[in-house]
Amino acid sequence: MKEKPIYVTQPSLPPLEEFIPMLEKIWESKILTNNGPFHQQLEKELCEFLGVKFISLFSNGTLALVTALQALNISGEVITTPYSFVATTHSLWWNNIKPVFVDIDPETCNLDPDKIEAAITAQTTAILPVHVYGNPCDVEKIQKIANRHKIKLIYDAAHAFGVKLDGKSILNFGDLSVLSFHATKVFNTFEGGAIISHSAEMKQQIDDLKNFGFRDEVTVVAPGINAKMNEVQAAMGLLQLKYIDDFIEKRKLIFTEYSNLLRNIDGIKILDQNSTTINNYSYFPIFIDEKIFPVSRDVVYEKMKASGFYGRRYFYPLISHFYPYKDLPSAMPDNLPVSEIVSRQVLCLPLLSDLDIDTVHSIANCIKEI
Ligand code: T4K
Repeated sequence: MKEKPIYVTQPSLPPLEEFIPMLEKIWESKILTNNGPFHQQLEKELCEFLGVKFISLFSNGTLALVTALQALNISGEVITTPYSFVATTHSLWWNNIKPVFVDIDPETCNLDPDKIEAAITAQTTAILPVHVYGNPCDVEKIQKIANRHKIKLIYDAAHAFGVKLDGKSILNFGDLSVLSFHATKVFNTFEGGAIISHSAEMKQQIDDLKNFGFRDEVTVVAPGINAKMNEVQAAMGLLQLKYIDDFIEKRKLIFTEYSNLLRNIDGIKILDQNSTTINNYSYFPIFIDEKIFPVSRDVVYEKMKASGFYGRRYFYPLISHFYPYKDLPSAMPDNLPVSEIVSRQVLCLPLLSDLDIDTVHSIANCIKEI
């Protein structure tokens, strides 16, 4: 058993001494929130770093999702995946929208584009796919479906900070993309999130919505909410950006080491990396097939825990197993056979930028010994 537990992740933190002067600036100016100077600077720098035109910062990713749906006036039914963090579907529920679950592709864990059209009805107004583990969805195919049915496309890109497809930011696909900057993400602002939009008008509308609908001191243009990022979060984001390439590079080394150590083990599958994708190495999922591997995923999970390695079963249970979704017709297991299997097989191994290679070997050995 390790003296110190190794968790599935831990935030990458910039040097504290660089954060303190930023806090001093906040104390001096007494501007704590409401589109302050750090907030404005972070929006500008993130647009440059990510290669996107318009970004609106949020207090967290879930409120960004809720607001994205509001901004596009989404209602009725939305096609989405059961293989995600529960916030994806909760954002629909909070907008009084009925989620319609569609199964995933086992090779990517993302929504299977070939199964989407069969689930579209007269009430469908949008598709809400997730770039799970930062692996891009089949954006071309899904866009064609959205165009054909004249419905909107919103990507939950909570895992996809900095991910590129054919040299282009993955965040530029769809009508809107939503990021999470939660402590557990590759890029964090303690809590935080953002919406990427593609026009100044849409950004303005989103910015109105996250600030009670206020356009100016005396004008309310929409029944907005309060979902603003504050100055401490934005300062953290600016500092994170200075170090993000280094953090991702370190993750890449760990990811590559895991891949080398765990490839070619009977009963363990790892996801293929697409050569046209620039990844952010946010998660390292393995899939344990208990029909081939000597024990089940849960036995491996418990054995790792007993050794001090706290992997996580992202995403188990499926969202479709949770209240209030479990009785929906689309939540029935026979509608989601691939998701059901994958969620019983998945185990995300610890992946944090500070993980040393010896520990990576110990974790791999812990699995191999079985
Ligand atoms: N869409 C998707 C696809 C998402 O994955 C998420 C969030 C969202 C939307 C919503 O975005 P946000 O509203 O969160 O911005 C975690 C995160 O809380 C959640 O943000 C994330 N997805 C999800 C995949 O993972 P838990 O319940 O597993 O987190 P927790 O607290 O157990 O943390 C995991 C490990 O991380 C801990 O064992 C230790 C470490 N940790 C965690 C925190 C919070 C730290 O070292 N420091 C910390 O401050 O959900």
